[in-house]
Amino acid sequence: MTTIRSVQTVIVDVPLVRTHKLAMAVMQAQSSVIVVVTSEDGRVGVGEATTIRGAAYVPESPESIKAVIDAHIAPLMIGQDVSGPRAVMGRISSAVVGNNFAKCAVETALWDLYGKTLGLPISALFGGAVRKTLPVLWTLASGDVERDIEEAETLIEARRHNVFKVKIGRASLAEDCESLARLAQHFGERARFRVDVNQGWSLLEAQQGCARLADAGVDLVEQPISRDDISGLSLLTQRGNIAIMADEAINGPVRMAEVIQARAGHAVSIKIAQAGGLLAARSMIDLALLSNMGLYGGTMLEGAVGTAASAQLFSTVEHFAWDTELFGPLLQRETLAITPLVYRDFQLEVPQGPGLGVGLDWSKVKRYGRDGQPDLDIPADAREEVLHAVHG
Ligand code: MUC
Ligand code: MG
Repeated sequence: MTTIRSVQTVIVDVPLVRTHKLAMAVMQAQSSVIVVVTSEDGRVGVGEATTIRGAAYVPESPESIKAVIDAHIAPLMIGQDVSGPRAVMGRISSAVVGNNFAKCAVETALWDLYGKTLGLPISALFGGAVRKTLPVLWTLASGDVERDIEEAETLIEARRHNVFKVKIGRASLAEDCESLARLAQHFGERARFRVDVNQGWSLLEAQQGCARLADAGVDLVEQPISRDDISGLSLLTQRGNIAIMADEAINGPVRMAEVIQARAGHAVSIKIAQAGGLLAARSMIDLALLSNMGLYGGTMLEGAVGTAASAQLFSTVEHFAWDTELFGPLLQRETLAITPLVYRDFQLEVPQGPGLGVGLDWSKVKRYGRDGQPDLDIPADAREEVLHAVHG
């Protein structure tokens, strides 16, 4: 098999379809680090890392991810065998501590390249797909309940989503609970609602908020309190009036084991970026399944590449008790993929084809690329993918 010739990174900034408000950040655009790994025989594998508004969500940011890959990860990859993603990741892990998002982006590119070399989708390299589609919810985060109602009505009508996660924790507890009651009352049986507090509450607020949201008909509360308060999450879980889900608390398999041991949630959000890559995410999925934890397929609001990577892995899992939220590309005003991912009948279709099953349109990558970055060097054969996709 062939070896790795180059590893390139570029940051792209893509505007969102509307302002996205979370407890800790307001987003107008999404920044992705696109990683391009090229083999000696001229194939490319791509990966993606996103955060939420710079370093507001995790210690990494697009700028730190790019710098760590360029300076510390890429040199460890050059000359390594394309057929050994696990071996290459082991090499990287023994030299680079943490930096899970950066590791996930390069691991995604390695799987894409290996899959394309074998002519197989990434799901085949993880035991094979057991499903062709994944249920996908939409996140309401405009900060205005009347606007949220309008947005949800349109999405239900289009049969794109009928389960909604509402971002709360910016307004007062009373206002947030009133908004959720209004949403639940307006839609009745036509939609289901859950909330993501993104650590915005104290333990006392969470105890009061969970009870009120359960009464309003909300089915789950995601990460109500600080990521470090495992015993607090455990306490809320024991009360049992509403499902509790850990998200920011599980930044890899070790924290996952701690959360399981403390029963600090009924459900866990699996994000390939937070896990530190697909291999780590798969081990977290197995831990969760063995421990009777409900699975939720999470996102870091990635574009087409990161979303396809998650979809490839999640397609090897039989049951997501709490659905997935792989809607990231739909939040962006334009997709960088040659062919957009397909969302239909409340599901995402898992992309077919070798590797990720999606290719990037390099002219769009250039258009949205941040100023001052050198052009990517993409082999002519890989550029042809765009021409085939566009002209058949
Ligand atoms: C998070 O905390 O879950 C997922 C959806 C969204 O709107 O934000 C992300 C991060
Ligand atoms: Mg969350």
